Amino acid sequence: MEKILVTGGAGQLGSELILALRLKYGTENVILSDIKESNNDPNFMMLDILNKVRLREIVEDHGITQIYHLAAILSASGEWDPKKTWNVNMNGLISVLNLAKDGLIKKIFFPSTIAIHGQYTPKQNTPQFTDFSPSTVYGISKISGELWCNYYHNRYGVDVRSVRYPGIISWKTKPHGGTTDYAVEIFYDAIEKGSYECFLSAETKLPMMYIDDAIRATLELMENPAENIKIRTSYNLAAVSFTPAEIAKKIQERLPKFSIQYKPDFRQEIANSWSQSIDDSLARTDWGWNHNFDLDDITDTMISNLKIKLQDNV
Ligand code: AKB
Repeated sequence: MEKILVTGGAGQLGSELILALRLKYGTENVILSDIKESNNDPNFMMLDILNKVRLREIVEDHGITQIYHLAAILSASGEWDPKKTWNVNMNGLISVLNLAKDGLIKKIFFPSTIAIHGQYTPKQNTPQFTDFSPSTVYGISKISGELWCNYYHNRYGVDVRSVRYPGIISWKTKPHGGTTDYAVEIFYDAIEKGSYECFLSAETKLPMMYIDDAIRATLELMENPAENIKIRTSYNLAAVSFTPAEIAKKIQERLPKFSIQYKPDFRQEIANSWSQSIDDSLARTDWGWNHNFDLDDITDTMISNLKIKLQDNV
Protein backbone atom coordinates (compact mmCIF):
# COMPACT_ATOMS: atom_id res chain seq x y z
CA MET A 1 0.00 0.00 0.00
CA GLU A 2 1.33 3.42 -0.96
CA LYS A 3 1.55 6.14 1.70
CA ILE A 4 1.91 9.58 0.18
CA LEU A 5 3.16 12.89 1.53
CA VAL A 6 2.46 16.09 -0.41
CA THR A 7 4.69 18.99 0.67
CA GLY A 8 3.45 22.54 0.07
CA GLY A 9 0.10 20.89 -0.56
CA ALA A 10 -2.22 23.77 0.34
CA GLY A 11 -1.45 25.82 -2.79
CA GLN A 12 -3.11 26.02 -6.21
CA LEU A 13 -1.76 22.72 -7.52
CA GLY A 14 -1.54 20.81 -4.24
CA SER A 15 -5.09 21.41 -3.11
CA GLU A 16 -6.43 19.65 -6.23
CA LEU A 17 -3.67 17.05 -6.50
CA ILE A 18 -4.53 15.98 -2.94
CA LEU A 19 -8.14 15.33 -3.98
CA ALA A 20 -7.05 13.20 -6.95
CA LEU A 21 -4.52 11.24 -4.89
CA ARG A 22 -7.02 10.62 -2.09
CA LEU A 23 -9.59 9.36 -4.58
CA LYS A 24 -7.04 6.81 -5.72
CA TYR A 25 -5.22 5.88 -2.51
CA GLY A 26 -7.70 6.84 0.25
CA THR A 27 -7.67 9.91 2.51
CA GLU A 28 -5.89 8.04 5.30
CA ASN A 29 -2.97 7.27 2.95
CA VAL A 30 -2.37 10.80 1.62
CA ILE A 31 -0.98 13.41 4.02
CA LEU A 32 -1.26 17.08 3.14
CA SER A 33 1.59 19.11 4.61
CA ASP A 34 2.19 22.82 4.42
CA ILE A 35 3.78 25.66 6.34
CA LYS A 36 0.32 27.18 6.86
CA GLU A 37 -2.22 25.56 9.17
CA SER A 38 -5.13 23.89 7.37
CA ASN A 39 -7.73 23.17 10.03
CA ASN A 40 -10.37 21.71 7.77
CA ASP A 41 -8.22 19.01 6.22
CA PRO A 42 -8.82 15.46 7.46
CA ASN A 43 -5.14 14.37 7.15
CA PHE A 44 -2.95 17.45 7.63
CA MET A 45 0.51 17.96 9.10
CA MET A 46 2.30 21.22 9.61
CA LEU A 47 5.74 21.11 7.96
CA ASP A 48 8.32 23.74 7.16
CA ILE A 49 10.28 22.05 4.38
CA LEU A 50 13.53 23.47 5.80
CA ASN A 51 12.99 21.40 8.96
CA LYS A 52 14.63 18.17 7.75
CA VAL A 53 14.38 16.47 11.13
CA ARG A 54 10.60 16.90 11.17
CA LEU A 55 10.38 15.82 7.51
CA ARG A 56 12.29 12.59 8.24
CA GLU A 57 10.18 12.01 11.36
CA ILE A 58 6.92 12.25 9.38
CA VAL A 59 8.27 9.88 6.72
CA GLU A 60 9.43 7.32 9.28
CA ASP A 61 6.43 7.57 11.62
CA HIS A 62 3.89 7.19 8.82
CA GLY A 63 5.75 4.77 6.55
CA ILE A 64 5.69 7.23 3.64
CA THR A 65 6.54 5.58 0.29
CA GLN A 66 6.13 8.54 -2.12
CA ILE A 67 6.59 12.30 -1.86
CA TYR A 68 5.02 14.86 -4.17
CA HIS A 69 7.35 17.72 -3.37
CA LEU A 70 5.43 20.91 -4.21
CA ALA A 71 6.81 23.26 -1.52
CA ALA A 72 8.45 26.19 -3.35
CA ILE A 73 8.46 29.97 -3.71
CA LEU A 74 7.35 31.04 -7.21
CA SER A 75 8.76 33.38 -9.87
CA ALA A 76 7.39 36.78 -8.84
CA SER A 77 7.42 36.48 -5.04
CA GLY A 78 10.81 34.75 -5.23
CA GLU A 79 12.38 38.00 -6.45
CA TRP A 80 11.60 39.76 -3.15
CA ASP A 81 13.95 37.49 -1.21
CA PRO A 82 16.31 35.59 -3.55
CA LYS A 83 18.34 34.00 -0.76
CA LYS A 84 15.29 32.60 1.00
CA THR A 85 13.85 31.40 -2.32
CA TRP A 86 17.05 29.54 -3.13
CA ASN A 87 17.16 28.05 0.38
CA VAL A 88 13.54 26.83 0.36
CA ASN A 89 13.51 25.60 -3.24
CA MET A 90 16.92 23.95 -3.25
CA ASN A 91 17.46 22.61 0.24
CA GLY A 92 13.88 21.38 0.45
CA LEU A 93 14.42 19.27 -2.65
CA ILE A 94 17.80 17.92 -1.51
CA SER A 95 16.26 16.79 1.81
CA VAL A 96 13.54 14.91 -0.09
CA LEU A 97 16.04 13.35 -2.52
CA ASN A 98 18.17 12.18 0.43
CA LEU A 99 15.20 10.33 1.92
CA ALA A 100 15.02 8.27 -1.29
CA LYS A 101 18.81 7.82 -1.42
CA ASP A 102 18.65 6.45 2.16
CA GLY A 103 15.97 3.96 1.10
CA LEU A 104 13.13 5.51 3.15
CA ILE A 105 10.89 6.40 0.18
CA LYS A 106 10.48 4.80 -3.28
CA LYS A 107 9.28 7.58 -5.56
CA ILE A 108 9.39 11.38 -5.83
CA PHE A 109 7.50 13.90 -7.93
CA PHE A 110 9.29 17.22 -8.48
CA PRO A 111 7.47 20.04 -10.34
CA SER A 112 9.62 22.04 -12.73
CA THR A 113 8.36 24.92 -14.83
CA ILE A 114 8.61 27.10 -17.93
CA ALA A 115 10.42 29.54 -15.60
CA ILE A 116 13.63 27.68 -16.47
CA HIS A 117 13.46 29.49 -19.85
CA GLY A 118 15.69 32.50 -20.36
CA GLN A 119 17.03 35.01 -22.83
CA TYR A 120 18.57 32.42 -25.19
CA THR A 121 15.81 29.80 -25.02
CA PRO A 122 14.04 29.47 -28.41
CA LYS A 123 10.69 31.22 -27.94
CA GLN A 124 8.59 29.09 -30.30
CA ASN A 125 8.14 25.35 -29.88
CA THR A 126 10.85 25.26 -27.22
CA PRO A 127 12.68 21.93 -27.56
CA GLN A 128 13.19 19.51 -24.67
CA PHE A 129 16.95 20.03 -24.78
CA THR A 130 18.12 23.60 -25.38
CA ASP A 131 19.63 26.62 -23.64
CA PHE A 132 18.07 27.22 -20.22
CA SER A 133 19.54 30.31 -18.55
CA PRO A 134 16.68 31.61 -16.40
CA SER A 135 16.56 35.17 -15.13
CA THR A 136 14.68 34.59 -11.83
CA VAL A 137 15.95 32.84 -8.70
CA TYR A 138 12.88 30.56 -8.93
CA GLY A 139 13.96 29.56 -12.46
CA ILE A 140 17.57 29.06 -11.35
CA SER A 141 16.43 26.85 -8.46
CA LYS A 142 14.19 24.78 -10.73
CA ILE A 143 16.79 24.13 -13.44
CA SER A 144 19.30 23.25 -10.71
CA GLY A 145 16.65 21.03 -9.11
CA GLU A 146 16.16 19.20 -12.41
CA LEU A 147 19.89 18.51 -12.59
CA TRP A 148 19.96 17.26 -9.01
CA CYS A 149 17.04 14.91 -9.77
CA ASN A 150 18.92 13.53 -12.76
CA TYR A 151 22.07 13.15 -10.65
CA TYR A 152 20.28 11.26 -7.84
CA HIS A 153 18.63 9.02 -10.44
CA ASN A 154 21.92 8.19 -12.20
CA ARG A 155 24.12 7.95 -9.12
CA TYR A 156 21.78 6.42 -6.53
CA GLY A 157 18.94 4.94 -8.63
CA VAL A 158 16.34 7.31 -7.15
CA ASP A 159 12.98 7.08 -8.98
CA VAL A 160 12.31 10.80 -9.31
CA ARG A 161 9.98 12.12 -12.03
CA SER A 162 9.20 15.64 -13.16
CA VAL A 163 7.32 17.82 -15.63
CA ARG A 164 7.87 21.46 -16.59
CA TYR A 165 4.43 22.95 -15.91
CA PRO A 166 3.24 25.95 -17.89
CA GLY A 167 0.97 28.49 -16.13
CA ILE A 168 -1.88 26.62 -14.44
CA ILE A 169 -5.46 27.87 -14.57
CA SER A 170 -7.91 26.77 -11.87
CA TRP A 171 -10.88 28.07 -9.90
CA LYS A 172 -10.77 26.16 -6.58
CA THR A 173 -7.59 27.66 -5.05
CA LYS A 174 -5.99 30.91 -6.23
CA PRO A 175 -2.31 30.88 -7.21
CA HIS A 176 0.11 33.15 -5.29
CA GLY A 177 3.33 34.80 -6.32
CA GLY A 178 3.54 33.65 -9.95
CA THR A 179 3.87 35.53 -13.24
CA THR A 180 1.12 33.50 -14.91
CA ASP A 181 -1.35 34.31 -12.08
CA TYR A 182 -3.03 36.94 -14.28
CA ALA A 183 -4.76 34.14 -16.23
CA VAL A 184 -6.68 33.18 -13.07
CA GLU A 185 -7.16 36.69 -11.61
CA ILE A 186 -8.77 37.84 -14.87
CA PHE A 187 -11.69 35.43 -14.35
CA TYR A 188 -12.26 36.47 -10.72
CA ASP A 189 -12.27 40.16 -11.63
CA ALA A 190 -14.41 39.61 -14.74
CA ILE A 191 -17.11 38.07 -12.56
CA GLU A 192 -16.73 40.19 -9.43
CA LYS A 193 -15.93 43.61 -10.95
CA GLY A 194 -16.61 43.38 -14.69
CA SER A 195 -13.10 44.65 -15.48
CA TYR A 196 -9.46 43.68 -14.97
CA GLU A 197 -6.18 45.57 -14.78
CA CYS A 198 -3.59 43.22 -16.23
CA PHE A 199 0.03 43.30 -15.01
CA LEU A 200 1.26 41.96 -18.38
CA SER A 201 0.93 43.67 -21.76
CA ALA A 202 -1.82 42.69 -24.22
CA GLU A 203 0.46 40.68 -26.53
CA THR A 204 2.43 38.67 -23.94
CA LYS A 205 1.97 35.11 -25.13
CA LEU A 206 2.63 32.33 -22.58
CA PRO A 207 2.06 28.57 -22.40
CA MET A 208 -0.85 27.63 -20.08
CA MET A 209 -2.80 24.56 -18.97
CA TYR A 210 -6.08 23.82 -17.20
CA ILE A 211 -5.65 22.24 -13.76
CA ASP A 212 -7.43 18.98 -14.67
CA ASP A 213 -4.88 18.41 -17.44
CA ALA A 214 -2.00 19.27 -15.07
CA ILE A 215 -3.23 16.80 -12.42
CA ARG A 216 -3.82 14.05 -14.97
CA ALA A 217 -0.33 14.58 -16.45
CA THR A 218 1.18 14.29 -12.97
CA LEU A 219 -0.63 11.07 -12.11
CA GLU A 220 0.03 9.53 -15.54
CA LEU A 221 3.73 10.33 -15.27
CA MET A 222 3.92 8.85 -11.77
CA GLU A 223 1.96 5.71 -12.66
CA ASN A 224 3.81 4.81 -15.86
CA PRO A 225 6.27 1.91 -15.67
CA ALA A 226 9.77 3.19 -14.83
CA GLU A 227 11.17 2.02 -18.19
CA ASN A 228 8.90 4.52 -20.01
CA ILE A 229 10.38 7.45 -18.09
CA LYS A 230 13.44 8.20 -20.16
CA ILE A 231 14.02 11.78 -19.03
CA ARG A 232 15.01 12.25 -15.40
CA THR A 233 15.60 15.97 -15.48
CA SER A 234 12.04 17.05 -16.38
CA TYR A 235 9.65 16.64 -19.32
CA ASN A 236 8.43 19.57 -21.41
CA LEU A 237 4.64 19.68 -21.03
CA ALA A 238 2.19 21.78 -23.05
CA ALA A 239 -1.49 22.42 -23.70
CA VAL A 240 -2.44 25.90 -24.99
CA SER A 241 -0.72 29.26 -25.51
CA PHE A 242 -2.45 32.65 -25.50
CA THR A 243 -2.03 36.36 -24.78
CA PRO A 244 -3.99 38.50 -22.27
CA ALA A 245 -5.80 40.08 -25.25
CA GLU A 246 -6.85 36.66 -26.54
CA ILE A 247 -8.20 35.43 -23.21
CA ALA A 248 -9.95 38.79 -22.66
CA LYS A 249 -11.70 38.34 -26.02
CA LYS A 250 -12.89 34.86 -25.01
CA ILE A 251 -14.28 36.29 -21.77
CA GLN A 252 -15.98 39.17 -23.64
CA GLU A 253 -17.71 36.63 -25.92
CA ARG A 254 -19.34 35.22 -22.75
CA LEU A 255 -19.53 38.40 -20.60
CA PRO A 256 -19.95 41.22 -23.17
CA LYS A 257 -19.56 44.07 -20.63
CA PHE A 258 -16.11 42.88 -19.51
CA SER A 259 -13.27 45.35 -20.10
CA ILE A 260 -9.50 45.09 -19.64
CA GLN A 261 -6.73 47.64 -19.07
CA TYR A 262 -3.02 46.94 -19.24
CA LYS A 263 -0.53 48.15 -16.65
CA PRO A 264 2.62 46.03 -16.95
CA ASP A 265 4.82 45.85 -13.84
CA PHE A 266 8.07 44.02 -12.96
CA ARG A 267 6.46 40.71 -13.94
CA GLN A 268 6.49 41.80 -17.61
CA GLU A 269 10.25 41.32 -17.81
CA ILE A 270 9.95 37.84 -16.30
CA ALA A 271 7.23 36.89 -18.79
CA ASN A 272 9.33 38.25 -21.69
CA SER A 273 12.10 35.83 -20.78
CA TRP A 274 9.81 32.79 -21.09
CA SER A 275 8.86 30.95 -24.26
CA GLN A 276 5.56 31.28 -26.06
CA SER A 277 5.03 27.65 -27.02
CA ILE A 278 6.54 24.29 -26.10
CA ASP A 279 7.44 21.12 -27.95
CA ASP A 280 6.26 18.37 -25.59
CA SER A 281 6.47 15.52 -28.12
CA LEU A 282 8.75 13.42 -25.89
CA ALA A 283 6.14 13.37 -23.08
CA ARG A 284 3.56 12.40 -25.69
CA THR A 285 5.77 9.58 -27.07
CA ASP A 286 7.31 8.25 -23.84
CA TRP A 287 4.30 8.11 -21.54
CA GLY A 288 1.29 8.97 -23.73
CA TRP A 289 0.64 12.56 -22.62
CA ASN A 290 -2.26 14.38 -24.33
CA HIS A 291 -4.11 17.52 -23.19
CA ASN A 292 -7.91 17.84 -23.20
CA PHE A 293 -8.72 21.50 -22.47
CA ASP A 294 -8.36 24.22 -25.13
CA LEU A 295 -8.91 27.95 -24.46
CA ASP A 296 -12.68 27.77 -25.09
CA ASP A 297 -13.06 24.84 -22.68
CA ILE A 298 -10.98 26.65 -20.05
CA THR A 299 -13.02 29.85 -20.40
CA ASP A 300 -16.35 28.01 -20.14
CA THR A 301 -15.26 25.95 -17.14
CA MET A 302 -13.72 28.88 -15.26
CA ILE A 303 -16.72 31.17 -15.77
CA SER A 304 -19.38 28.60 -14.89
CA ASN A 305 -17.59 27.38 -11.75
CA LEU A 306 -16.56 30.82 -10.51
CA LYS A 307 -20.10 32.16 -10.99
CA ILE A 308 -21.29 29.54 -8.51
CA LYS A 309 -18.32 29.94 -6.15
CA LEU A 310 -18.54 33.74 -6.07
CA GLN A 311 -22.30 34.09 -6.23
CA ASP A 312 -22.55 35.98 -2.96
CA ASN A 313 -20.19 38.66 -4.31
CA VAL A 314 -21.72 39.08 -7.77
C1 AKB B 1 4.89 31.20 -12.06
O1 AKB B 1 4.31 32.02 -12.78
O2 AKB B 1 5.86 31.48 -11.34
C2 AKB B 1 4.42 29.76 -12.07
C3 AKB B 1 5.23 28.96 -13.04
C4 AKB B 1 5.08 29.18 -14.49
O3 AKB B 1 5.98 28.14 -12.62
N1 AKB B 1 3.04 29.69 -12.40
